[in-house]
Amino acid sequence: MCVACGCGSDKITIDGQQHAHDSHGHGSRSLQIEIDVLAKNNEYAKQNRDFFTQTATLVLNLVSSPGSGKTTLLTRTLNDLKSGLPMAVIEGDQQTANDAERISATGVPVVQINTGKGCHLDAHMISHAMEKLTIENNSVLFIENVGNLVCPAMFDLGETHKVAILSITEGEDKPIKYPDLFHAADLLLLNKLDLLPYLDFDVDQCIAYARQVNSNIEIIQVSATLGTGLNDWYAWLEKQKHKQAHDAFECTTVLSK
Ligand SMILES: Nc1nc2c(ncn2[C@@H]2O[C@H](COP(=O)(O)OP(=O)(O)O)[C@@H](O)[C@H]2O)c(=O)[nH]1
Ligand SMILES: [Mg+2]
Ligand SMILES: [Zn+2]
Ligand SMILES: [Zn+2]
Repeated sequence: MCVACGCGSDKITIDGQQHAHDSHGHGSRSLQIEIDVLAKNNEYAKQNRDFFTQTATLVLNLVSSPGSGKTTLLTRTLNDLKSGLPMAVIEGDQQTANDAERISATGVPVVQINTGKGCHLDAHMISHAMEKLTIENNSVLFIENVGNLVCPAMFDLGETHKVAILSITEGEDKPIKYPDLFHAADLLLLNKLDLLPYLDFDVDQCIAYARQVNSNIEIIQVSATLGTGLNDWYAWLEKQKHKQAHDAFECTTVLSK
């Protein structure tokens, strides 16, 4: 059950295989309270994060409403960077492997998670998806979350950063209407800037709203289809990659002492 919206998540499949095992307690304890769900999630998230830190994997959890351009942005990013950077993708959707197929066409390894009725990915699903994904050390792992501005904000997957994507067709007030996500994200990609001439969208106001809920959020304006602004996004990625490699070095130094 989702603690944010109370929906059920019954039929989870990972690369088409049903996720079912009794061994580590996903029974139907219907009275599981919110705190248990999040505490359990945080345990898995910590295990994921430890693994990602040790392997110097930069993990970006992409969160947005459906249709804001996550997959378009991802496929373009993969095609632009794949020659110089090992990358992998975990795709989350309620149904279909459509996005995993779009990602697969780039040649980058991908695992699809279908959450059934579930409205977000959780850390446990990510740990199972990682069993199916062989990634090199020093990779970038992109996680495309289920399209939803609400529930994914509450679930730590063990990622290095949450990245919010907001397309300008959604209206400039979304950061204050859905503050949890914009508060949890370290970067906001404002997408579909090419459509600005056709819309009544106030970019400055949107940025002001985003900073109102998160004064530290970085904001990059892009068009995933035209490629505008993507160099700034790649520079941000490069900077985070560098930091993650540095943290991994510190981590292994501490462990070896
Ligand atoms: N005009 C325009 N359309 C875009 C842009 N990015 C994505 N789209 C379109 O928006 C729709 C949804 O994109 P998709 O990547 O599937 O969104 P997702 O649901 O967030 O993964 C598709 O028709 C894309 O072609 C953009 O920068 N500009
Ligand atoms: Mg998508
Ligand atoms: Zn929900
Ligand atoms: Zn499991």
